[in-house]
Amino acid sequence: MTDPSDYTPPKVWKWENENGGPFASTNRPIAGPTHEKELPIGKHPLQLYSLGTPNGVKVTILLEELLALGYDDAEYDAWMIKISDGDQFGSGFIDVNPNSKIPALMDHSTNPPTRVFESGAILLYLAEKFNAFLPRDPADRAECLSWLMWQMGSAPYLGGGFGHFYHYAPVKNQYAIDRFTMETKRQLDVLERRLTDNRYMCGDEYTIADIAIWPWYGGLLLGRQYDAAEFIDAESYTNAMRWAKEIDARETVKRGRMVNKHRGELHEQLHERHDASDFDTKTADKLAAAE
Ligand SMILES: N[C@@H](CCC(=O)N[C@@H](CS)C(=O)NCC(=O)O)C(=O)O
Repeated sequence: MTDPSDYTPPKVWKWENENGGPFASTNRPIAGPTHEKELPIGKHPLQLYSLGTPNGVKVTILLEELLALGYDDAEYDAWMIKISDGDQFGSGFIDVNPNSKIPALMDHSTNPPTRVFESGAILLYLAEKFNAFLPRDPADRAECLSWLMWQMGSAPYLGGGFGHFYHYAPVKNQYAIDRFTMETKRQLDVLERRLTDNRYMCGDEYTIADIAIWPWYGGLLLGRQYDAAEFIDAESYTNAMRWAKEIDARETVKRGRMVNKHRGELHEQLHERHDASDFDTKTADKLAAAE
């Protein structure tokens, strides 16, 4: 790869070289399927095709929250889409999400089945379907949706910007790291100020706004994202840290984080989830022991 200081962009960019980063083998400048592959369909109406990343766990946390509240129709099958293997470019996955990114949901309780992609849209769809985790009062609802959309617009600067250049990029480029660290810290300060007088993002009520924001920004503050807690001075965001720890302690969040997880401790990885009992019997450590 060319040294950043020696690079002059050509008149027309061409897809010639892999960029050397960890996602180089799956990154492409075109959309559409690379191969034919049907998606599996399990026994529940809700079929989730995902991976245990911050965008993926938003949905599994919400589903586990709904189940814990007694919404039995939120039972779901969660299938793992290995994005490092290019599963997101299979024809069946693209039928559910033409954008080739996890998470993607099919709701077979409707006729025809309803597809939903983009994690924010999935959270809103499920919150409306079950009438939960979304305030009913119009002003409170507007506040909640504002924070939900804030997350969808902001996190790409954290993930695709800061996380990419600070953690993943094969060269450490100060210009890029400074630019995205500045923006990430500004976003953390937005959260810090909001959470100084509010227990949750929308006041006293825990909502889909918290469920969307926590996996990215809570994960960063708790040191789980990009190994960057010290670099961004996570401890200085005391109110956001209090919120991050409070949500982290929820049993539903612990379960949601395990689903479709393929890294870390084996007992925290539930590669596929088809039943609530899978958390007790089908984690990766138990499957390995049974072999
Ligand atoms: N805005 C999308 C972003 C989804 C997204 O970026 N998913 C990543 C994993 S966290 C992915 O599937 N990447 C695969 C790829 O880029 O090929 C959402 O919130 O659902």
